[in-house]
Amino acid sequence: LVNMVINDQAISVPAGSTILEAAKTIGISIPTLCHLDLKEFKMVNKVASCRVCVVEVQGRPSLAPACSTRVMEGMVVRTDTARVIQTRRMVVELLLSNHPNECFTCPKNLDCDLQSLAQRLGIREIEWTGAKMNYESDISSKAIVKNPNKCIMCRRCETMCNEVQTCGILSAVGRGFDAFVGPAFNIPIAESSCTYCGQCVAVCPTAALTEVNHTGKVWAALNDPDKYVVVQTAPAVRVAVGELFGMEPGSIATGKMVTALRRMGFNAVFDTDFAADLTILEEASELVHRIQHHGRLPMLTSCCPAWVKFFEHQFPDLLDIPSSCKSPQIMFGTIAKTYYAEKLGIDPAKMVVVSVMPCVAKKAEAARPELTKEEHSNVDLVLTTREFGLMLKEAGIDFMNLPESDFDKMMGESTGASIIFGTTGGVIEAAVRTAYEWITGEELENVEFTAMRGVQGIREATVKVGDLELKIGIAHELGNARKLLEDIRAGKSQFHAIEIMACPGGCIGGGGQPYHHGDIEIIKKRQEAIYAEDRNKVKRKSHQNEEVLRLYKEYLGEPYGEKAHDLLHTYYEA
Ligand code: HC0
Ligand code: SF4
Repeated sequence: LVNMVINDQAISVPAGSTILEAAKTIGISIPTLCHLDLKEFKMVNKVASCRVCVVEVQGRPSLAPACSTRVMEGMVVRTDTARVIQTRRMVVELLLSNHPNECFTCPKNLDCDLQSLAQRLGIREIEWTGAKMNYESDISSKAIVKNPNKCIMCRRCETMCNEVQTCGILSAVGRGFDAFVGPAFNIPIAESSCTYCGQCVAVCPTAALTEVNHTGKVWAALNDPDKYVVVQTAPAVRVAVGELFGMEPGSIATGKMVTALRRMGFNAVFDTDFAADLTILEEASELVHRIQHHGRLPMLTSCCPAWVKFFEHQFPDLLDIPSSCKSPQIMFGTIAKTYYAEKLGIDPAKMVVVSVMPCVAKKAEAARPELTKEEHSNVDLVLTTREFGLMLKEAGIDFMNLPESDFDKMMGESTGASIIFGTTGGVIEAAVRTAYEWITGEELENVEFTAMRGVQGIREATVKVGDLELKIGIAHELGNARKLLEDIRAGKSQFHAIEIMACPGGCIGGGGQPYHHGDIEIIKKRQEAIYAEDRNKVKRKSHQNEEVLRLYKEYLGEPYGEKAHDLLHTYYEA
């Protein structure tokens, strides 16, 4: 421990702490802007570029950034002198002097770190006026919009993209006053190797990086009497959407969410979880097939669209290892516009399939050419959890006081196995629950594979399946995925199957979720909620889903059979 004094209070804190962390232990919150620190996920941005967190350290002539200055024995710090306050204010005023004055119409209005900092520092006028950056927004991609004029060079997005995701898309472009963060040479995002994981969006303090907005198109579809509008909700949405309405992180809001969607006017409210169970029937079949017929191993899960883009760009020599299964989102759209449309006698051309997803990349996935080449696109519009919350507020729907209700029948049933898709490790745990019974012909009693759970970046588990020691690998965040991929490329991988999710914690930490503002406890609480939902279910294995079984019986035939291949599987391209 190190003894020091902050604002006249003597404290002892662990050696190696920063002044920022030390101050926090005695209830002093030093404002920050560029700082980002989710230690357990190794998400750390410590460039100390914004200088908002400066403090006075006795004996040092210049102010020190609290986020990157380590405590020392006997250090005496003041966080509240006139000089400190004045400097912080000046730093923020300078940022604002080159920032568009458009808070009213900004997508981050009331959710912007710069805006709240200006409020917190009591800024009432900006001394400096003059020229501002004046770039066009980059609207080239189907998922992410970049507005360089709102970039404050905090570099958080760069840390996420280059260090956590190892995608290397983002860096400083231009110099001085005109500088912003973007793809090298300022090429359009769509022409870069961006995976659309959205982790840059998730940490951007302003609206320099945001998702492509689909809310207007969804309202238009809902108001079009000629359209039949169907909605599906991803597993991770129900454990996070409540946060947008003041619920505690980790609250489960499934029933209210369903009622809210019905009140918005959707003709049918369905569950992506139904399609996740369907995915498991296909993916577990594929895994068993590959194991029993000496197919390519390990098999990699293919439901995370950012992960799919990542291996297409970065590992084009390994395109035969991922499962050929479409993601649950896309399987849902396919089945809605075929089986469901036929059953109801609806012209699929008049059907609009909307998804509510924790994910930004799902917008780009829905627009992939090979997934839309059928006569009708499978999924037409994708809302993030945040966009969904905004639409409810727009519609004046009092989420907290809504009664609960159930999903519609035919594509609304789900098992516990599909719910855990929403967190890292869940997809492969669900696949093992089914593959175990198919391979051994025995009932699996304990369905909880705890070794596959947690928030560690890379995890391993071995499951005894009859005579087979089934070896499972799990990674979340693309930097961790890269390590497992490099092992495969080098012929060193021992796994039969590997699950990969691009975002920290899996979908629960997705780029479209309510901002977690760097608080890892929020992601952990969402994860606990996912496992609680699983435990609440009587049926916890995908092959017990009656509606999925009926779909095979009435329409698809055998899992992994010809029609299933035709409708539910895809291919990858470098
Ligand atoms: Fe996910 Fe999914 S689990 S990617 O993370 O597989 O977005 O929540 O909807 O499609 O089910 C996201 C979450 C999904 C899909 C499912 C998968
Ligand atoms: Fe990088 Fe992901 Fe952002 Fe693309 S979406 S720029 S890959 S962090």
